[in-house]
This record gives sequence, C-alpha cells and structure tokens, in this order.
Amino acid sequence: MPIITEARVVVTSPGRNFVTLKVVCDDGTTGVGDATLNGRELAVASYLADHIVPCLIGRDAHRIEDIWQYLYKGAYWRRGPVTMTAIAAVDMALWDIKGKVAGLPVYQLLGGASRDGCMVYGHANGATIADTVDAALRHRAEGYRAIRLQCGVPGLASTYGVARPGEAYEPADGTLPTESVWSTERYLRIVPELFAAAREALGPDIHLLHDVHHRLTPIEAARLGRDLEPYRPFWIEDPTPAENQDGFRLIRQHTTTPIAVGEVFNSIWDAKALIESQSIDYIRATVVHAGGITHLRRIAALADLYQVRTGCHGATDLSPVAMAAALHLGLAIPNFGIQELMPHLPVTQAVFPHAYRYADGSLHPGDAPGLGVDIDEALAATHPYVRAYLPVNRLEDGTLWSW
Ligand code: GCO
Ligand code: MG
Repeated sequence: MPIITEARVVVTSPGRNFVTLKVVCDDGTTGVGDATLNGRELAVASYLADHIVPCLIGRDAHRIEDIWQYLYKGAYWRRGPVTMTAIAAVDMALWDIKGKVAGLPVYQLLGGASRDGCMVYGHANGATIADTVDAALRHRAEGYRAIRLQCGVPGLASTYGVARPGEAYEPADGTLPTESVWSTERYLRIVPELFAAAREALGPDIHLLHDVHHRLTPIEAARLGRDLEPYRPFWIEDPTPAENQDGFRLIRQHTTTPIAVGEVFNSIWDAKALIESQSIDYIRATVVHAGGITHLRRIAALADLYQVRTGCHGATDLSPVAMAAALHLGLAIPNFGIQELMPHLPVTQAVFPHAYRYADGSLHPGDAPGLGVDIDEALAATHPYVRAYLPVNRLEDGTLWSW
C-alpha cells in the first residue's frame, strides 16, 4: 500500500491563479488535486498546508473514503467552500494515485465508460447580438454541439460573460473588485432577441444555453424561461440565487425551460431539496468545490434517482486537474448531461500537461493511468501568485446586487 510521505501546495499564476496539491507516496507515486477557489485562493492554500497536510503524512493513500470522512467529520466545522475545496484536492490526488498504482485511468475504477465521450458546451460571447451569433457560428464550425450565448446589454458598460475587446473572458479581472452596473429590465429585453437570432442562424440541431448568473428574482426568471421557450434552450443557468430554494419551485410552475444550478454549491446538502423536489434539471456542482470525486459521485447518484443530470462547471478558474477529474467521473456515471468547456490559455496548459482531448464537440479523459494530468512545478514557479478578485454588481441607483 502506498504511504503518503509528503504533500506540497503549489500556488501559481500562469495566466490566472491556481492552487494545486501534489501528494507523494513512499513508492514514488504522486497524485494531483485542484484546490482553486477563485478570488479566495490563499485561504484554501493555508487550509491545506497548515491544517490538512500534517494529518496526511503516514496514511495509506488507498483509503480514499476513510480519508474523506476523516477530513470532513474530523474538522468538526463541516461544509463551506474553503473546507470542501481543500478536501476535494486531497480526494482527487488520491484517486490519481490509486489509478496509477492500478495502471488504469480513473474512469475504469469508477465502473468504466458509459459513453464515448463527454459532450461539452463552448462559450459564444459578444458585445452585440450579431457578434455573439458570429461567435456561435465559429463554435459550430469547430464541432461544438452545444453553445452558451451571452451578449452585451444595450445601455450597460459591461456584462457578465462578455470579454473586453481583444481579450479572452476572465471573471477575476482586478487586483481589487471591479464594479459593474446591472439593469434587469434591459437584460430581459435583449436575451429573447439574442435567442431568436441565434436559433434563426444556427438552425434546430444545436443546443443553446444561457447563464443568468444569479441576477433575477424567481418571478423574473420565470418570465425569462417562458420568453425563451420558443427557442428551446438546453438550459438557463443560475436563474436566481439558490439560498431560497423555494424560488426554484416558483420558476418551475411557470416554464418548461430546463434549469441548471449549483456551481457555487459545495455539498450534497445544498442540492438535496432541489433535486428531490424536481425543481432542477441539471446539477452544476464540481469535483473541485464540492468535495472531490468521492462527494460529487454521491450527489450524482442522488440526482440520478430524479432524472437530474450533471452539467459541471468548467470555467477557466477550474484547473486542468479539475477538468480531468470531471471527465473521468462524467464518462463513467449513468446521468452525465453536459460539461462546460472554457479552454485554458496555452500558458496554463503548459503548466498542466494533460491527456484529455477534444474532438467533435466532446472531451475524453484519455487512457493514461490515474487522472492523466500533472503539474510542471518548475514552470509553475516562474508564474508567481497575483491577487485577483471577482467583480461586484450594482443596480443603476447604486444598490449592491448579485454578481
Ligand atoms: C460559468 C461561471 C463562471 C463563474 C466563475 C467564477 O458558468 O462558467 O458562472 O463564469 O462566474 O467561474 O469563478
Ligand atoms: Mg455560471
């Protein structure tokens, strides 16, 4: 059995910040886990280095479930994004090690492939409807079968999901939080127009998605869902903040547009009532923020009982390590739905060499033993941490709103 002798926390910023845990065993086997919590990176790095790593030394790396329970129940302070991201990093690294020792890709340990690949959705963003539709057409030419549409809102200087001219979209865009302005009225006018134009240009066979990013009240979200029905969206995402889960029942009563939620969830307890009440269609919790493969598998199993499928968050702030882990799980579980793909910059990919590959609108985790991803620590050391924050959002009268 591989005994853990060392665990290193690597903080690096190749294009953006990432926190990675590398676990080393006495037989020389290593495993990696993503520990990146956007805008709060160093909190997780400290949680790992100061509180978790000392408890790992000397443990049998094969006892994944026992170590998960030990870190979860042993902390006493259960759940929360910092704790669950730290546990997730350990969990991913241990699955990586188990796969390498077994000589098998992790998806084989999870029951084997249930499909040929994981369908992904790409991001078509633009300042205008025409720019967004052009971006969607380019994605279709690259083989994407599912495309998320976000466009600028006339009258607002900036909008979530839309990049500055000439730059790739990156949500953490300031060394202090930048401020953007929001108008629900203007937004609710433009999105149905965007979907009408996109459906017209792209035809019936492409899945179209949209991220509301928690900005509407339940009844406003219900109206958006209803207005989009003629264009048959694959989903609207995070239509309203999920603290008040009854809001999702209200949305459900008014529209057949499918609902996705959960990128900020960190535990099965965040998702349980939404799943059991059949208020949602896709659960977006991830391996990195929701306790690793071990815990996300449990969430997916509960969701499967209610025909809720996975649609894991996959923005650029989830490192290639999290993407690899998500793909192994996604390939294996019966109720995989879709995987978000926001490709990492080349400078990021160089620091995280990986075996997963894109073809024809899908990603496959590859067949390398373990997760099939690593961190080049020497290269990582050349990209020091840069403090970065997500923006905040205000209504036009200055009221702080959900971002
Ligand atoms: C998405 C997300 C991201 C998040 C970001 C926060 O659907 O991809 O909403 O854009 O805002 O990942 O860290
Ligand atoms: Mg989102």
